[in-house]
Amino acid sequence: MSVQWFPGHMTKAIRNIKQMLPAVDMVIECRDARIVESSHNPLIDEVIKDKPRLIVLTKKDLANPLLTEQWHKKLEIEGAVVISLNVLKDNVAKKIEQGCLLVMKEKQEKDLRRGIKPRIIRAMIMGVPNVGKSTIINRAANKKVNETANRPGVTQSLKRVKVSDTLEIVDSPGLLWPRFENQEQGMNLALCLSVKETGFEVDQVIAYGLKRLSKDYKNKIVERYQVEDISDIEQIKKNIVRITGKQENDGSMMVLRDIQNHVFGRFTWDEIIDDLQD
Ligand SMILES: Nc1nc2c(ncn2[C@@H]2O[C@H](COP(=O)(O)OP(=O)(O)OP(=O)(O)O)[C@@H](O)[C@H]2O)c(=O)[nH]1
Ligand SMILES: [Mg+2]
Repeated sequence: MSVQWFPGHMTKAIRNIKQMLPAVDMVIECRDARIVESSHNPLIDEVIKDKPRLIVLTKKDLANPLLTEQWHKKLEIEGAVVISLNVLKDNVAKKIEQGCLLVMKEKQEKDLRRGIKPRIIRAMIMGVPNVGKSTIINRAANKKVNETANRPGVTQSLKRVKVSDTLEIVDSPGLLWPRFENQEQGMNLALCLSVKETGFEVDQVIAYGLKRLSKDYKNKIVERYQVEDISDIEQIKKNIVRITGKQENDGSMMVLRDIQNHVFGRFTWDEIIDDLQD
């Protein structure tokens, strides 16, 4: 079974976004630093076309710092304006405003030459579900204007927020697309909590997740689940129920949450093809 989640509110959101886009100057495209490629939504490219764009890599505190640096550099080499953020800790207001000003610099300078004073920048924030869009707006505005939670599909409609005298941001619902490129992409999105559990086979996703994590965290996994063979998912599920004394399903959800909540440590799911070093 492949990973899939494309609820009705997303179809509606795409329609509304298309309607509102002509009224904004630029797009803030959020991608998860742990899955820079897997959270690159082709539907967003298709919808925003050549609107100026700032790419924000979120949740950098959960990703491998070296890989985040490499992804960041790769995107810049491709010509993008990029910032990487720990949205919960960094000075989001300053960084987002600086990024947007940089993206709009050329247009504002052109306007100035024609005697037009810079107006407030109108941006729309977009990205896959749960990537941190609404949190960015709350942090930039320094108040809780949007509902946020660690599950996908929280924001369901567009909402315009003035975050400062320079910048206004439209929040939008997280978007996925009808068919992922491959199974791994879907599973990476599932492990970063961008897909609802009803959209995938939990056992398949945790087996994949533990196998990938074993590259960096084999000992920790063996210790937590008290197993020798980390591919023995049935045993792992039984053990986690016994060890914690709790029961959610047959233990599969607890293992899924372990991975999604990074109990083993930081991890970047999208590897980078190393073409930067030559
Ligand atoms: N560790 C960490 N957590 C973050 C970061 N940014 C956001 N979060 C958390 O991620 C979760 C999702 O944040 P939201 O702002 O609701 O995400 P969203 O993109 O608006 O999600 P939808 O509205 O469902 O599309 C929340 O629990 C945030 O606290 C970050 O940089 N680091
Ligand atoms: Mg939201």
